[in-house]
Amino acid sequence: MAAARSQSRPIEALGKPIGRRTMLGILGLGALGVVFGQGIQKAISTALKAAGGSGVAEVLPGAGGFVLYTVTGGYPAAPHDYSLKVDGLVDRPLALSVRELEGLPHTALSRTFQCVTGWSVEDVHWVGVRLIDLAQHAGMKDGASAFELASFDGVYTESLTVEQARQSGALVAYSMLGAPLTRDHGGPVRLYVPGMFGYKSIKWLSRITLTDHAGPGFWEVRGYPMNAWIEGHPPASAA
Ligand SMILES: Nc1nc2c(c(=O)[nH]1)N[C@H]1C(S)=C(S)[C@@H](COP(=O)(O)O)O[C@H]1N2
Ligand SMILES: [Mo]
Repeated sequence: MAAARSQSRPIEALGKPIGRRTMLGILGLGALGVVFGQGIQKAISTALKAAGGSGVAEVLPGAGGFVLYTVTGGYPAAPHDYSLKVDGLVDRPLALSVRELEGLPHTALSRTFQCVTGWSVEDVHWVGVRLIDLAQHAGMKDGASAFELASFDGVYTESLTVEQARQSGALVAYSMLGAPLTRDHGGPVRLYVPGMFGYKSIKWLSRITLTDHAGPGFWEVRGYPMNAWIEGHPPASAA
């Protein structure tokens, strides 16, 4: 399909100039058309409507070049008894408060954040616990080969294979841009997947389930490629 073909082309060539143009930055759809074709544009507006969003409030320009996304028409507040669940194929299911998560060995890194619609932000600093480390902390079983990820927005989902989590160094992040993760960016806890398009980086992360199969996430059901590597494959430098 067309998506798979364009996926192998680095999006930077398209993304830089387009991302700076305000209208496209807000709607993101023009650039998306270039990359994935008409079908996905339609899928997006249909999906946003079906999810109950107003259609434009979902994609607001944020600070520092980010475009803030939500498919539920708002930025959900974490329940006051928020905990991050890690369950499924593990020996020790976890329910971690943010403080407990912050107490685990952490990783910090800076990378370009890139949305498939064309905008990107360079040198974004993240701190969090590597997804793979968290899985091991929970006693990931032998048969576990994928992560199913859920958001407390109640709608958004994503998935990642265990191999992709290793290769990317995906972070369960609680700090972004030198400060605790803000609510609009998915606080208190979101995923950040280096080397993959932004849609993999699920916001308002509430549950990580180890499974034996990576199913399609919210956007993947609606046509985004399961292969979200920005260059179509893991960067050569990936672990
Ligand atoms: N829960 C949730 N996570 C999400 C999204 C969303 O709509 N809802 N959008 C994704 C997409 S497409 C992108 S590009 C990034 C955007 O991150 P930002 O809103 O912090 O800019 O979040 C990703 N994670
Ligand atoms: Mo995105």
